[in-house]
Amino acid sequence: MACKRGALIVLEGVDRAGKTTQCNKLVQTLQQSGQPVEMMRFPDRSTTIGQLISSYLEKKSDLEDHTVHLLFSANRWELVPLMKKKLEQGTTLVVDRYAFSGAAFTSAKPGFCLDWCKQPDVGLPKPDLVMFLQLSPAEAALRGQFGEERYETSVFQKAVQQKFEQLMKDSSVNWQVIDASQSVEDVHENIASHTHNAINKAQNLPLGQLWT
Ligand code: Z5A
Ligand code: MG
Repeated sequence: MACKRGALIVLEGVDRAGKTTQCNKLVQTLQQSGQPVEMMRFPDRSTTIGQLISSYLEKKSDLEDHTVHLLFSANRWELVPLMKKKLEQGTTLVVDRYAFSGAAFTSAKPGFCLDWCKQPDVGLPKPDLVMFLQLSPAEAALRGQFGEERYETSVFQKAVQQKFEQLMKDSSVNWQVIDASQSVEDVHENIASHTHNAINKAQNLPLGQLWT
């Protein structure tokens, strides 16, 4: 019998919502339960394209806005063969940011529409579950100041949050909004429970294509 495929699980959310903290915890819990699992994050700053993006985010270089948008997308596409292989082999992937960050961040810039921003990512492997870690700006502020990277300002983050809200209206994607203001442990329990359900469902379903 062919092996059951892994699930594609994505965590999204605003700055300091706890995405990276929760991805790490989720991977640890799944590993402990014997589930084959790996973590990925976008941007993946380790590739040649990822290094261009990293230098842009760190404000060491400037890139034209359409250009950097396409680079973020290319950084996902270059990992697609590996992602598909892992999923087919039965490994669940826990992914820290994905195409939704891509569309939300660029469309929050002046002169960009959400529809244009989604196009380069149409056809990517479709997540079986996207959990949006919801946190108010006031609660995020309690977790420390903004960092030094590009996009880390309250005005821009507010615009990004509105774009995420628009993206979440799309019922073709399996969104779950998670209250990220709770303790790390409580948020984790909520995320783990949704993830177990998604892994069970995904086993018997073909991998979909995003936004098609
Ligand atoms: N970007 C883009 O423009 N286009 C794209 O296609 C993609 C991304 C994929 C880099 O992202 C930037 O790229 C990002 C979007 C853009 N720009 N911004 N903003 P990144 O993922 O590298 O960013 P980051 O540095 O990892 O920050 P983050 O993701 O915003 O943070 P987080 O991962 O959500 O939070 P965290 O690091 O897990 O936690 C933040 C702090 O809060 C930390 O001190 C934790 O200990 C604390 N924490 C976490 N959970 C809790 C709870 N529950 N209670 C209290 N404290 C907590
Ligand atoms: Mg993070």
